[in-house]
Amino acid sequence: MQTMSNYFEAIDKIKFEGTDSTNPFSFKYYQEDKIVAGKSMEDHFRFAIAYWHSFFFFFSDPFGTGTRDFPWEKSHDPLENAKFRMEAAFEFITKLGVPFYCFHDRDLAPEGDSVAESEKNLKELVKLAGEYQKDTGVKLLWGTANLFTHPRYMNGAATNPDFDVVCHAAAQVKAALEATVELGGENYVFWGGREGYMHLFNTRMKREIDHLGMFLRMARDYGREIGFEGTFLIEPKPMEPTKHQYDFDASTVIAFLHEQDLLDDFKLNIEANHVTLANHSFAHDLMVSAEAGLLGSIDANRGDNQNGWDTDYFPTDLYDAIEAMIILLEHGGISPGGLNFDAKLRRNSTDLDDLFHAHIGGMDTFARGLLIADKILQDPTFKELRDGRYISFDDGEGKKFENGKLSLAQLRDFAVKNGEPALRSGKQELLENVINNHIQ
Ligand code: XLS
Ligand code: CA
Ligand code: CA
Repeated sequence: MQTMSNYFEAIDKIKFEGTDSTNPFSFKYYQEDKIVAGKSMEDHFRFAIAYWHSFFFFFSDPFGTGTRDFPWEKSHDPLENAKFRMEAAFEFITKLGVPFYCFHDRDLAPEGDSVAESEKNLKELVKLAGEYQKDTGVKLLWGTANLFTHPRYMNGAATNPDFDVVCHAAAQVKAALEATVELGGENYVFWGGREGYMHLFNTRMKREIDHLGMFLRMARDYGREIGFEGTFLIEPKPMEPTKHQYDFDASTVIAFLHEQDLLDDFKLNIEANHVTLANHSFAHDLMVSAEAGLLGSIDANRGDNQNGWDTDYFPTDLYDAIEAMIILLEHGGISPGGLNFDAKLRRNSTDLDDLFHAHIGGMDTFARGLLIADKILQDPTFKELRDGRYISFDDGEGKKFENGKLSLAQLRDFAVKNGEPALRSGKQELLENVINNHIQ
C-alpha cells in the first residue's frame, strides 16, 4: 500500500451536485453512474488524464520560461522527482474520480545515460505505478514512447535517415510496450511527432514511409509476442513540429494502414486540435474513422480559432461535444478506447486548483454534449432530414445502382427518361434550429 500525498489538500473528492450548485469543485452534468442510451456516463467516456500536460509540463513557450512551480518537483534527483510526481498524479486522478490515465515513457521516468539505465528507471516507476493502480483502482488507457523530445530525434524516429536513431527508437518502444503490458494498458499509441519532413530537397519520402510501416509491424509483432491484446493506435497530426507529418489526417492514416498491411491491429486516436490544424472539423475525422470501423480513441482538447497552433486547450465547446457524441452514439461508442484530456492549462493559469477547474469543465462539457446528443437522436426530425435526403437510393433503380447492378449507359438512359430532377433543399437551417432547440 502506497501512502497518498496531500498536494491538493483543500480539495475533496469531486462529486456531482447538479446545475443548481454554486460549488466550483463539483460536477454540474457528469454523473458517473447515470444511465444514458443504455450505458453509464463513466462507460460512455472512459475519461483519462494525460500525465504529461498535467504533472510534467512547466508551461514554457517560445517567448518565456515555465510559470509552474509544481510542489511535487522538490528533489534535485530526477528519479526521486518522478516518484513524487506519480504520488501527485494518483492523488489528483482519484480526487477527480477519473477511471484512466495515459503516459509517455519519459513522463513516468527520466531518461538515463544509456539504454540500459533508461530501461531500469522505467521499470522502477512502472512497478510503483502498478502499486498505485492496485490501491486506487485507476487503470491505464494507453502508454506511448516519447520519440520527439531528445535531440537524437531531430530528424525523426522510425523515419530518421540514420539507422542508429531508428534502433534507439526501437529500444524505447520495446520498453514502453513492456510497461504498457505490465500495467494492463488497453491501448498503445504512436504519435509520429517528428515523422515527417522539413523539405523534400533532402528527403526520400517513400523510403521513410516504408521504414515507418516496417517499424510498426515490428512493434506490433513484439507487442503480441509479450501478450499485448489491446489496440495499437496511430494519432494523426498534419504538422508541428515538422512542416509536414506523414500521419497528416484520418484519411491519410487509413490509406497508410491499408498500404502497410496494418489494418487488423491498428486503429486511430483522433485528437481534436490536430484535426483542426488539418483544416477539418473535429467531427470530420471522427466520422472518417468511425465509418471505416477504425475509431479507436480520442484525445479531447481544442484549438483556438485565432491562431494556427496546437494550443491543446481543454474542450469547452458544447457544439463540438454534441457532434462528437452523436457520432459515438451512432457508431457503438469508444471502448476499449476512451476520452483522454490531452489538454493543458494556459501559461498564466498558475494555481494548483486550476487543474481541477479545467478537467471539471471538460468532463461537464462532454456529459452535457451526451445528454443533448441523446435527445437529438431520439428526435425523428433529425434522422428524417438527414437520411431522407437519400430516399431515392432506398429502392428501385437507386438501390440497383448501390448494389452495382447498373451501367453508366443505363444511368444515362434514366436521365433521358426522367427529365430534369426537381431541386431538393438540404434543410441546413431547419436542422440547425432543430439541434439548437435541444440545447437547454
Ligand atoms: C502532441 C500529441 C502527443 C500524443 C502522444 O501533439 O498530442 O501528446 O498524444 O505522444
Ligand atoms: Ca494527443
Ligand atoms: Ca496536441
